[in-house]
Amino acid sequence: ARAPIAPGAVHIPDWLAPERQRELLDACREWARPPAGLRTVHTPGGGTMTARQVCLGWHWYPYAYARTVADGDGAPVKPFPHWLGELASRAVRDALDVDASGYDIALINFYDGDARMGMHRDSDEKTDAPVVSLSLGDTCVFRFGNTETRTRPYTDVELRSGDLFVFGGPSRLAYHGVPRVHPGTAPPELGLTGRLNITLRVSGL
Ligand code: MD3
Ligand code: FE
Repeated sequence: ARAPIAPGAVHIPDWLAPERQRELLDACREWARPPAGLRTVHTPGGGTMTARQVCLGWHWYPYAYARTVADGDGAPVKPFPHWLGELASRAVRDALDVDASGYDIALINFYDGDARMGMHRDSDEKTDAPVVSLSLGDTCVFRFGNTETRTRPYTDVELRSGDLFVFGGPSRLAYHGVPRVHPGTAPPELGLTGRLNITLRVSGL
């Protein structure tokens, strides 16, 4: 069932079947390994993100994205696999009924029980192609705000393992964040402690 949250923002619970969740989790675990694996991200304001991150296709190299190098160990950024682009196109079609191609970068965030993500906008990409978000593991509270301020009005939505969220149109530039994760709520058969979020994007580079 498609649930529009705001213009261009569509939530499809249970979009990924359990076997597909399992395959995606296995892939994420591979990508998380060094070289160019999981790392802690520092923000321009001097903060440290509590969710750790892996990038495919480009990398946050303070303080801009680049295709060249991972700042931790200097290793090349891992490539963005073709099948992930196909998955993104299918997600956009299912959510918004539009054709989309050119997906070339992924950001994968790993949350433990205490991790959060503050309200922010994603404005580094040079295109307005919809962002595709896939959740695995623990349920979280996802806060979808407005394009003007980090504060109210916003809508809180629970994102569960297997859920798809697509952000296109005016929603692409809305403030959003993850105020909390509910530990221990992952499907037991998945074998994941914590939460994983995969975002698929068009870089425009
Ligand atoms: C709305 N990730 O990676 S997913 C991010 O759960 C990010 O890890 C969160 O915010 C997470 O930038 C939220 C939902 C999401 C992702 C990208 C968006 C919402 C978005 C881009 C534009 C608007
Ligand atoms: Fe974001």
